[in-house]
Amino acid sequence: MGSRHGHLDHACPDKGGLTRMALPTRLTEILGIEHPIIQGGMAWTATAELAAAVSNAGGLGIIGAGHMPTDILRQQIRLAKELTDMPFGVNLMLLTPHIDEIVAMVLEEGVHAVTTGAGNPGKYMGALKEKGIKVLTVVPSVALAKRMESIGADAVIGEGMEAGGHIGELTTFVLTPQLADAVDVPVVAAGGIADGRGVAAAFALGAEGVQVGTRFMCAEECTIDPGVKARIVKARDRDTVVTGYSTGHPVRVIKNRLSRMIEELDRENKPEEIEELGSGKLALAMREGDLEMGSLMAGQAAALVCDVQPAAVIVTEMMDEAENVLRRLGTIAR
Ligand code: TUI
Repeated sequence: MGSRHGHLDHACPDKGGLTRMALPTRLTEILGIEHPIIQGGMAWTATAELAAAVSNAGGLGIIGAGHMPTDILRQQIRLAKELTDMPFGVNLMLLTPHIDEIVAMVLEEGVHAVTTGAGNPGKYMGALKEKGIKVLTVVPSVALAKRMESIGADAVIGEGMEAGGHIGELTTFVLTPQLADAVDVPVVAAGGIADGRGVAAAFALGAEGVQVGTRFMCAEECTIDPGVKARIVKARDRDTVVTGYSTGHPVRVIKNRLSRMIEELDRENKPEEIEELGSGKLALAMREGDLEMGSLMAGQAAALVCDVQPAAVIVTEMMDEAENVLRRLGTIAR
């Protein structure tokens, strides 16, 4: 054992020998994918290149719409269709003002699935389902999960507060089993999952799939600034912080000068100033590589990410490790 990354002073353990198999679940069946791994729909980060790479690796790649203009998102969908013949999806960020137009365009272009975040997608559910698009809604609570199931969600993604970006209040560890008890549709666990141990743990908690964001930020095919990837690889256990509680939209980021400025405004209860200061800062980080004044949205699992790797290696490593963990646990249980 020991670190396979000599340049890191914190532990990134050897993953051991690799084996090969799949963990089929209702989720993989519904989506028509090989591995129960959905890529997070990260704004300014989850582009067609990353989505196609994840889909080509047997997961479900997702283009993160964020606040993207409708035409650009349309081009992204068309690009992904050129880059992969496998199912992929779009994440609808429901706080964006032109969301009606975005949904209309997605219905026109057609994708296999949408994930939704940052709100209640009820208004769009009927139209999406009518087009045969699978709808997976991110839910931060049991109540919203039940509501989403009742209006036709194909699966719910329970996102714990370990996740990066805009988060709810509950942890993945307590949210996932409660969702598994509360709904009949498949549950996907999100937040804090960056390796096969996390996948195995999510399955133990009743999930039939995982959503992974931060580790895919460090995929070679992810087009964010390389400096951000290096910062994630370097991240340690306490390097993220949740800022913006006073705005009602708390956001987990890697600590930097901007996060300290926002924390100060949070203490002074100045939500309008936070919104103003935060404007454009996600793009500043992800596209321009400003590590101090950019918004470095990433999850606690940044500390578990050891390398920049091809998306296919990330998927294979996670699945092989999950398989090995589950087999080992099975052996102990006997
Ligand atoms: O949406 C995310 N993560 C995000 S969105 C984003 S862009 C942004 N930037 C600054 C401020 C706000 C957004 C960056 N990261 N994850 C999924 C997620 N959804 N987390 C929490 C929720 C959520 C919250 C409330 C989902 C539903 C919900 O429903 C409230 C209601 O309407 O019942």
